[in-house]
This record gives sequence, structure tokens and C-alpha cells, in this order.
Amino acid sequence: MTANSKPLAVRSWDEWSPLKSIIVGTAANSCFPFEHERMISSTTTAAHAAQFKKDNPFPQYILKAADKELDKFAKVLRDRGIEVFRPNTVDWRAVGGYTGSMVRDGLLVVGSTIIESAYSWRSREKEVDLMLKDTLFKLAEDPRITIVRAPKPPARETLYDGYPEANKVNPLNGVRWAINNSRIAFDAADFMRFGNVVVGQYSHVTNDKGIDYVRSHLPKGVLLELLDVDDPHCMHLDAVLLPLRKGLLIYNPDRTNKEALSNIKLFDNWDCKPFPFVPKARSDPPSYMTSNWLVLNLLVLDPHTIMVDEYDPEFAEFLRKECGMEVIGIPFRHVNCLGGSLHCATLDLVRDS
Ligand code: DAV
Repeated sequence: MTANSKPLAVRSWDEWSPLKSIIVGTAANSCFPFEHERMISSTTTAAHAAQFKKDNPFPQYILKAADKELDKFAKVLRDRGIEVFRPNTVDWRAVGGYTGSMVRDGLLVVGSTIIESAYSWRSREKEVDLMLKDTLFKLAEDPRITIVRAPKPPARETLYDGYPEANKVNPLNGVRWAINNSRIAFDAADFMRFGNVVVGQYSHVTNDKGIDYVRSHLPKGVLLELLDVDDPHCMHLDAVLLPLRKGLLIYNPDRTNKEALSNIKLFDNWDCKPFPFVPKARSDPPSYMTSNWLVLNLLVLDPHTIMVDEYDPEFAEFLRKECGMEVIGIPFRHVNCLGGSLHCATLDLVRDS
């Protein structure tokens, strides 16, 4: 077979089409990210802020349990015939890094174009290279796949200069963003794919230059639409929106509403349902850097099947009864401690659409 007759190893245009190939993260050796004090106070849980220091691994019992959960997750996917890649194991402490568990944050896959995040968090600068050089980068040797590597970050970080004048505020709540606009900065998880529309948000890690950069690298014909999100700790769109299939979306009513969604033309004919409960509080194991809204951070396998954290049976029942989904529950509490749930911990490479 010649390279060009092989099916593309990266082609995924949305969040719901039948999943064929995916990367599932690994937890081993994860460390608390060490970042500017303003970034930590803007994006993590106040009670745990002191843990975000240099050379501080997450507790071993959490990492062990999280890897068990991730391995089980990978097995459930493989048993359903989905190809699963795992990142290289990295000594994150040795490289001053954070984690291999949150693979969604580092790469935005739109069709066969992969856009690497220009991370605000300098602890994440080498993450994609270290984790994926033996998997994704091999797949992407195919000339039909475009990898847009992150621009080289500056030697001296400038994102925190000139505060507060240099930083905009979120017009919805008056909260000042943690970073200025002095260089391109964005996390891939501030964007979600809806076919020929990508929806994005400003956040404490994504600035104007980051938004412009993503827009300029999207494949031809794909439109970037921005959603206003009311969240003082704003970072990542995947605890705000949960598209289940074309035309059906669950949204976080604390952070957005029907009016904001209606500013995005794509949603004109969609059924947009608010999350119907108060999400359960989570304290054990600790939520160091995330809110109870991780309940929305789920992985859709196809337009009628979703994987959820088994901790949320009430929402699972809603998805079955009100949304016509088959629901597969798995344990995921310890992965949550590291900063995300099933959506954050994965990067889908192929969805058939
Ligand atoms: O609500 O804590 C979590 C998203 C992580 N990628 C939240 C957002």
C-alpha cells in the first residue's frame, strides 16, 4: 500500500462522530505545575494553592489510582474496537513539567490539521514533545497531515508584565485575565470542534493573539466563533459545553446561557439544554485545580454512546432518559485530581464523519 492509499491516521472534525482512534493520557510522575502566583490564584483552588510549587509531585496514591483508572478506560475503548495510543512515560519532576494525563490541552485536532498549544503555563512547554514523539509525531509523518508546531516561547516570560493596566477584564464578570497580550498564548482545550465551526473562549490562559493565531491556522472553510463565558477561574471550554451529537448540547448554566449561545449562528437549530442538577461537590480525593463542573467533561463515543464518570449516576440517568444516550460509566475520581475528566484526558485522532 502506498502512503496515499492508507486511511488518514488523523481526521476528526467534531466531538461526537464515531470514534476510531484516540490518545489516552498517563498519570505517572505528574507534579503540581509551578507557575506565576497570579496564574495559580486565577486557575486553581485557593485551599490548595500552596501545593503549586517547584518539585512537588502529586501524592503517590493518587497517581497510582489514576493510572489504574486510565488503563481501565483504555481497555474499555479497545474492547469496543477503538485504537488507543498511550503517551511515553516521562519523569515530569526531572524536566520541571506537570503531567501526561491531560492530553486534550496541548493539541487541537481539526480534520487532519493538528495545532499545538502555545501554552501560557511554562511548565507545559515541552509536554507535547516529550509525551508524543513516539506516537503522534510518527503518525503525522504522512504528508496529508499538517502539524502546526507552537511558536517558540520567549526566553523571558512577558505574559505577566504591566499588570493590571496591560490586562483586559472579562466583560461578563469584571475579572481581570491573568495574562496580557504580549505574545501568542492559548490552550487547545479553550476550543471545541463542531464540524466547519470551532467554538472558542478567552480565558486566563488564552489571549487575543492566541485566538488570532488559532483562527489563522484552522483548515480552509472552518470558522472560529467565540463564546462569552462567565467564570472567574475561566480555563478550558470542556466544562462549559458538552455536545452529544449534531443538534444536541448540554451547557453549564453557571457559565453561559441560551442568549450567549444564540449569538453563535451554528446553534440556531440546536436543542441546547442546561445541566439539570446542581453538580455534586467533590473533596475526597481533593480537587486541586478543578470545579464540580467536571461532571460535563465527558467523552462521546458516537452520537448515541457516551462514557461518564460513574460517580455521577444522576446525570447518567438524565443522559439515558432525556437524551437517548447509551451510557458507559467508569471510575475516574483520581484522574480528576490532576486537572480534568474524560474529555481532558483524551485526544481523539479519528472520528468517522
Ligand atoms: O470547571 O474546573 C476544568 C477543565 C479542565 N480542562 C473546571 C474546568
